[in-house]
Amino acid sequence: MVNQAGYMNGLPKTALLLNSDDAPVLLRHADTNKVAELIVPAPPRIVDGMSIREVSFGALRTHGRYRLTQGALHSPAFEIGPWPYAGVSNLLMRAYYLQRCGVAIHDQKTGLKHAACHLGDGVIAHADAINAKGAPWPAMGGWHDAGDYGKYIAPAAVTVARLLDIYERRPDRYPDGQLDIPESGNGKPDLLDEVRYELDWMLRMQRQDGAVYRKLSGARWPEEAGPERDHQPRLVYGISSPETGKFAAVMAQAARVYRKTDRDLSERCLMAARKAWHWLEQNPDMRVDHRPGDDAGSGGYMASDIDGEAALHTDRDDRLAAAGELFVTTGEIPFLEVVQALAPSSPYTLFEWKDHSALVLWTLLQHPDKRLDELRPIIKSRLLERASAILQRVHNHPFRLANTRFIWGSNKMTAEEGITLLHAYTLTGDKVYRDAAADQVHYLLGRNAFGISFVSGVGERPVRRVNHILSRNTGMYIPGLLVGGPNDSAQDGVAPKGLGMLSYLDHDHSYATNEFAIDYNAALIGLIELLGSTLNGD
Ligand code: 9MR
Ligand code: ZN
Repeated sequence: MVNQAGYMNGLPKTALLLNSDDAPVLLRHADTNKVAELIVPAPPRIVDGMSIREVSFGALRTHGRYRLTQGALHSPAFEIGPWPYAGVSNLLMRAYYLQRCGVAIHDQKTGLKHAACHLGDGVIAHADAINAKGAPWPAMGGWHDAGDYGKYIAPAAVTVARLLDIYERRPDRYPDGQLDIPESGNGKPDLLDEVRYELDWMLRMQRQDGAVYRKLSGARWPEEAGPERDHQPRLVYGISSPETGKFAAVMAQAARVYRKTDRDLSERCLMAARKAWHWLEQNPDMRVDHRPGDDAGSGGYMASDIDGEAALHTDRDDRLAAAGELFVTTGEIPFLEVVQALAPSSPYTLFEWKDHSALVLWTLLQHPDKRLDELRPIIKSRLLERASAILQRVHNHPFRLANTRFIWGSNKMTAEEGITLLHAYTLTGDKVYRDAAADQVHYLLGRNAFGISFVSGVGERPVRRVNHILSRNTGMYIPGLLVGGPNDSAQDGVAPKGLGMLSYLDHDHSYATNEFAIDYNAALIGLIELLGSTLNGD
């Protein structure tokens, strides 16, 4: 089992042998010349009934393509080089363009083609304090969330937040022209163009009084057809304080990031963030307008039988994120006061749609404002506490896994835990954190129990049957999609349940283990790009 994209020159390089103790041979891919015989350590480590042995070829630094063989068996080819992941993160980033809703897609690169979809988005699902049921609510555009065609604020917010954070840390990584999207050539970074497509949609989801509608989808799950043939009415579901908080955070962040390149958008985002914040102030208690039946054609993205995390029962994390981003963007005292009230008692958690707070804590930690001097050491020690627990897990797990909660979306959790490890490396300079973060990339790109790369189109043995209605109905194999991964509860009735890390199936109807979602890709892009920045010293 190898990372099928490859390994970085300066970092440890290991493959895993599954249920075998024969020494493998490292070959050069081009001419099958033998490079080295690897040493197999005894005894193996055991997990889920498998014996796992780690073989190392860390000394090898010659740039090139290689593979491992063992008798008649051979591993997928992999690269060794200074940075073998540029192509991977480009594919992952480009996937957002292919998820665009409300426009025709004629993509030369992949061949993906469909007419403009969901041009009627949307109408108000239920009467509320301001809008009547059935009233038109124009909210075209944005990205389809996942394998289905819904559009949801919670995952949109974490995705945009993660991508804008990458831009803030690595502004040169996705310059104009890099992604080959329709806006390429407009003189602005492609990352900002792509993210703007989602921001414009998010802005349309804000109600007149500042509150934000949670999601937009059909009342039933879409038929098996391309998006342009999904003609059922698309409904705009109730407002909530958690979504309004996440929205305010992202808009404040966008106001800062787009200030130089797109003044008008930046100002609109700041106004929207303030308006959302104002509504939150007027509505101090958590509130989610949700009715039975609202999730009959779309995901809930809220507390449920499936999603029981504590953070879903409070909007504190969202209010903290909103106040924190608004403070960093404006420097205004009222936001600081909320940060000072909430942050000292906020744990450093996993950044995901369930809990938006970790990113803002990291941002506050990096922000030079003197008024945060007392807060910074608190955040730092919480972050390092979490990182050391993660590190422990990595070292105890035969696959060097940072996340061993095998639930829906476990792969993106693995990537996000890896990001926390990288933050710990940035704070301490201790390389064990960076190496453990790289281990998460290795796991996701093939060094796992299945020996498959969980990103479509990456490596010789990638996931093949992503749960993705668009792929199924255009007959396309779309590259650059990270799938959810092992999920012990495998709620789809297709993948096997109860097997922990082995509860996964590369099957296009396994929506609980093999679906792609926009927030999954963002987590892995974040991990790869932040890992890259630690090597480049930028
Ligand atoms: O990624 C989401 C995961 O964290 C939740 O546990 C799961 C069930 O609520 O939903 C996942 O998101 C799905 C959404 O509900 C509907 N569209 C597809 C998403 C990816 O599977
Ligand atoms: Zn659409």
